[in-house]
Amino acid sequence: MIPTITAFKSSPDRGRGLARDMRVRWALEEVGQAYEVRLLSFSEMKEPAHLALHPFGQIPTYEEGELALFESGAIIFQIAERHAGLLPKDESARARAITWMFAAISTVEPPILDLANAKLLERDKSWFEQRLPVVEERLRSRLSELSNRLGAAEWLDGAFSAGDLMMVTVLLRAKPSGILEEYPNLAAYVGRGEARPAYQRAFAAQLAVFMGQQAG
Ligand code: GTB
Repeated sequence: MIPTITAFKSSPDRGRGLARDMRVRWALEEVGQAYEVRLLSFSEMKEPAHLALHPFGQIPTYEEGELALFESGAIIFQIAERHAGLLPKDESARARAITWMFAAISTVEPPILDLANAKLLERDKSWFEQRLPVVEERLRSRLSELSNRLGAAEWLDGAFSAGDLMMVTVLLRAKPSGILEEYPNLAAYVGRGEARPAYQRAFAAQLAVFMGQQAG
């Protein structure tokens, strides 16, 4: 059965692959699973039909037959469980890869989002200039820890896994700040993820949506 995912009809990132459908598309491409995409406007995301799928009225969602999921982490876990290629067969290695998935979304993503949100939503606040360095330092501290752990390794724990897929997509959101580049091994790690053929196909697919919107 071909799954259907949801994505922005008109992504605010202008096709830079920063919205969270990108990680789901990438996972599907890695395992060679074809998929369909239902594009939603911001108002459609808040309508009852979509709220029945996603309680917070967001993208992405994932539908496959009777199964409907939300939360990119849960969706990627489902894809990785159902198909070979994103989680190691060895039980302990598999558990560690899943640990990295959680680490990406619950430990590394929050300070990255804090900085992105501060710049997007708090610029006009009187305390913005004072808070910004604090938020930036918190992100540096987290990235520095991750950089130390990655060291000279290609991926976080042996072969490429869903843990790397999640971590790379999370780190990509830090790229516009310029802070990612302060950690050359992390920047190179992200570059290795972006160079994967499956990533390239996923990126092209989401960019085509944006370009289509522009032309239309
Ligand atoms: N925890 C959820 C998950 O991982 O699936 C978070 C889902 C989420 O934040 N979805 C966002 C959304 O639907 C899109 S990806 N927002 C609309 C809403 O909440 O009303 C977040 C995103 C948005 C924009 C950019 N950008 O412009 O660069 C990047 C990422």
